[in-house]
Amino acid sequence: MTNKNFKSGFVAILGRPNVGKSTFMNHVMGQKIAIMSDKPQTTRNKIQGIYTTENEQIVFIDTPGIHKPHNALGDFMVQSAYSTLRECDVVLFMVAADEPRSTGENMIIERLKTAEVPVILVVNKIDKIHPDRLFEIITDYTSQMDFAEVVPISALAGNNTETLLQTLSDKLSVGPQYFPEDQITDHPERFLVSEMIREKILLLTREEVPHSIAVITDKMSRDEETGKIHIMATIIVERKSQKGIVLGKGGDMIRKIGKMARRDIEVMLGDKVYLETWVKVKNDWRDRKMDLADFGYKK
Ligand code: GDP
Ligand code: K
Ligand code: MG
Repeated sequence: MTNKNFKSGFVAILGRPNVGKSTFMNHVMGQKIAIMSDKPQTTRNKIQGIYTTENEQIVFIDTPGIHKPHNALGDFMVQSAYSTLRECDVVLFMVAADEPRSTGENMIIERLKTAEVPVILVVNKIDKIHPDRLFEIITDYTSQMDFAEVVPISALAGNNTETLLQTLSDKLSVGPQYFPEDQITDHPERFLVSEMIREKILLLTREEVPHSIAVITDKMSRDEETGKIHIMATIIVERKSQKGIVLGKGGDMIRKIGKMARRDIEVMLGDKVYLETWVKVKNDWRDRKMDLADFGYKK
């Protein structure tokens, strides 16, 4: 590296579930690294999106939405979100413009007041409100805490996200390039494959099913005969009835999930994929620490 002024830093994205944290990170990265959905608790692990240009490397840490946990998995998620406060140089506190400040936000604000790094308030989803309301929304938050900066954006439409990147850049100091320029995330491909399958289940199923599933990619290797990447994945559910829902009538649902996931995985890998899925029941796995660790939710 020849650039003496090269800047770098870790940026944590924190906020309530569903405010658009993963959408923002993916928008900046220009590809899907963290899965997204309209369901809370879509993101369960910290996921780094590594954004590298000639002059800087910003390592975004997308986090699970902070909420009141109801089980061991929820505990893991909230702790994992807050743990990024110790690992970052800047915090993006994201809120949604179309929803009023809630007790959830107030709880996070109390915690952020003790942060030792600059906290930037990001008001997302401005495409959903009338511009006249923006000032009022911002002052409602700034009356609660002193933010280093305030940036309104639409992560979905890409409005003002360049300004946010520039604001972030200005906050970073000269530092090393932590990761090679072609590395985009800290998670292995197998994790991303599992997540893309989970995203389709979130999209296609309802009620308790989305929260009750875990996906593990057991095998991923090139099939010499077909030339395709052969992937074997296990979908874990908590109840027999949920297995029925995921499989669907005559296997309709699992075929649909597989087809949609395969398309995403092929784009990510840039290769043809043969995807094989299995559905297994593991009662109440979200309450068992042992199972959580097995399914990739470990500290
Ligand atoms: P997260 O839980 O904070 O990571 O939120 P997601 O990124 O999963 O997004 C939650 C939902 O909000 C999804 O349905 C997104 O499409 C939607 N969303 C995210 N950003 C925006 C935005 O700027 N405008 C609008 N209208 N919707 C958004
Ligand atoms: K979500
Ligand atoms: Mg998310």
